[in-house]
Amino acid sequence: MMMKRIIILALILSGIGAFAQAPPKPYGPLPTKAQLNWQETEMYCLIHFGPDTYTDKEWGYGDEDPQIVNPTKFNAMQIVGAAKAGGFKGIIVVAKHHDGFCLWPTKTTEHNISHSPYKNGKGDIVKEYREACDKLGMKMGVYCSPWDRNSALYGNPEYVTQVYREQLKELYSNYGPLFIIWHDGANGGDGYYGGAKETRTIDRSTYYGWDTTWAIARKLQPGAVIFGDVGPDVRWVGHESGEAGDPCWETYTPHAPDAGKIPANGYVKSDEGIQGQRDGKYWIPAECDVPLRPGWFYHQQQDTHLKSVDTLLSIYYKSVGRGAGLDLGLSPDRDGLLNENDVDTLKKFGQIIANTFAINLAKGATLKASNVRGGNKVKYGPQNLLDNDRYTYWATDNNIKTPQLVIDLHRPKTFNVIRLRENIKLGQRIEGIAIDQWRDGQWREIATATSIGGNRLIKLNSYVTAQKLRLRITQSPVCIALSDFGLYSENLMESLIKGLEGKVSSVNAAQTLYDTTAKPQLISHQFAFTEGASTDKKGNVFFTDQPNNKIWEYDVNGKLSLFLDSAGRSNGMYFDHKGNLVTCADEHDQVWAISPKGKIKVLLTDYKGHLMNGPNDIWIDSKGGIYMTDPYYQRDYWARNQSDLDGEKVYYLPKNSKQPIIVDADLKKPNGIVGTPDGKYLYVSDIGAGKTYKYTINANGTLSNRQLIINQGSDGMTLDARGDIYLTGKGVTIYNPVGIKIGHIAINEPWTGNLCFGGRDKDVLFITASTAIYTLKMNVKGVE
Ligand code: FUL
Repeated sequence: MMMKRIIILALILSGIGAFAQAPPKPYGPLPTKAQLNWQETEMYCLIHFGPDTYTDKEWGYGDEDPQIVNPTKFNAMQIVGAAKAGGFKGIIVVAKHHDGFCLWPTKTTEHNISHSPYKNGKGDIVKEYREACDKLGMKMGVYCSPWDRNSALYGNPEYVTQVYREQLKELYSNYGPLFIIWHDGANGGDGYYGGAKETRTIDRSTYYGWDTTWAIARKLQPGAVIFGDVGPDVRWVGHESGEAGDPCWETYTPHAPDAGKIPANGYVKSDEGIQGQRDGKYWIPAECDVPLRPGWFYHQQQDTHLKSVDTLLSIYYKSVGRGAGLDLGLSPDRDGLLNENDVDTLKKFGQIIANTFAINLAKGATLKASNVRGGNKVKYGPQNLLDNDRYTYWATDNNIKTPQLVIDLHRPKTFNVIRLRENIKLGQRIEGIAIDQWRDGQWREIATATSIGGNRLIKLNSYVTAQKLRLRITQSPVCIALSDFGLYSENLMESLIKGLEGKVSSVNAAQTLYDTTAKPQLISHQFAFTEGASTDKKGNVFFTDQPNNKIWEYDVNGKLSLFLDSAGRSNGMYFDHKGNLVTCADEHDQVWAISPKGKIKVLLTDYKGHLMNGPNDIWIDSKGGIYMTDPYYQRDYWARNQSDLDGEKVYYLPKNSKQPIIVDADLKKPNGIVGTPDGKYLYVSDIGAGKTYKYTINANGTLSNRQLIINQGSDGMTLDARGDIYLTGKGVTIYNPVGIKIGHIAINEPWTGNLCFGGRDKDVLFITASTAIYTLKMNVKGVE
């Protein structure tokens, strides 16, 4: 009997230990449901469009005529779609900026979209964004500037009660659920103010009656967080460079610049937003707002001054990677569209982020924790770190504050990003961690971090390969509640190319393509200007010396010989499948086929009776059809001095046809051209615009789906067997198949005209460069 009781008691006790252990007590301030939703959103875009877009300003004065606002091609799907492709999960619409112009038909002021020509005064841009967000599964928020330089009432209490708050009510009532309500701190100063044209200052602490104003949001949009310098839900990080501090605490107590005053938006010690405070009274995590371009609004002269993909990645790791939010500014142009450069940058950034985090290399690892709360492995065990759920977690007993975890990956894995997350429903607990790698018989530290919170990404300076790791919690005031541990490889090449064009398995792209310490070899510089390189089936390379009107051969044995004199001033060349050298005979603006014996056949003489500008570069598809670019470069050996055509275009000459068809008429100066060996895609460089496009080739030879892929033009182009794209002009620049720059071969000549892969194994890059020709041995073959 006694024995039985003991057994039952033991069972009960172990039951309590193993299954009934209470969760850790929450520590410090805690996030609300809306704040948890915001934390999971991580990245969103702030979209500025309005009168400033047309006046080329950043801050409109408030006297702008609504008639100037006419985005005839406005397409919310294009804008929100580009944000989504960038990996952003929501947008914030700047519904009204400081100039007071409302993008929705508000009842509160005449100064709104209904008085613009847009959709004959029937437009509602906020609504169009809402619909696009709904279609694309994106969240939406609004920013309605408190400062209004148009309103005659600004500065009086009536502005707040009759205008501003009414505007907020309209926005909160008519545009569906919002995830964030955004406020800035720019408040008061000079402006139009209904014609008064004066400076109006307000008491930033009290004028907007923030408690009453926020209460409207709480009532009408309970799911939204409120953002501002002082929160109350999400704080401004204090500057616009896109970086949070390190550490960056989720907790924060806003302070007014002057002692004894109440802080408010535009009236706060903004430097404190960078790190927050470990002992901050409120849960108010940071948001980093930063525009993609130098300004928040569109300015044409900034079309080529976007942040690079690299800069965006660095911003990402310093904002989202420090537990903050990233709010990236986008600026549609006067047509109401994002410029293709912006779309392209967003897409590339999004691809890299998505690919980096697609695979957690720690998945499948064996985890051994020094302590598990109450021994309850199911509820509090470390395997919860790998389930990609932000709220399941590894917890320790109350008195265990610096536990350790050994992670056995079973085989060596290579990574350069480590991710940690706490279950923030229990507050921000951890203050310090370290990670070690087991190497040469001992633990060696590879990384440390301070604040963790909702998300912490540690980007290592170099890739680490390890089989066994150890996570040490080095500082925590209470027991821990860690929800995630991830190892990722920011393997740009591999992850991007996989699923796109096929097999590639390299990390350091340029190094695997060629010996980056080797210099291109000068073969000869006896020419006037070299161009048009193309390789025959055996690997012999043919190129032209255009001013001297000759075609030369550089054979597989390295012998240089004259192939043809009086060569029609040939420029771009390409071998057809029968072994004829098809050339752009610039002297007569024709296209010729030259047989191996030097017999010339004229393939093209004109476009609808007009002289071509001067076909410059060509590529031949498997059906024998010829794609060519036709830029106009005035030659001194021509009698004419102007173009006989109405533009510089790309043409396709079907086999056996005498008349080419126009396949792209919308380029400034098309030049380099090359297609993929499977005949699916064509690349064309617009050297006049400094851009390279990728097209889908249709069955009838026409092109569709033009996509800006590289922000650089080229004189001549080639492809390697991996699908990498080689551009000339200044040296040779190499881009991977999705248009990310992976290498540059410097060549000490003023210009590089064209290039191809030659040699017996088609692995020697042959480059025509001004008066010279060069070769470089590659580890990859060409495809021509
Ligand atoms: C600031 C404004 O003054 C800028 O014009 C911009 O809207 C930025 C996002 O917020 O406070």
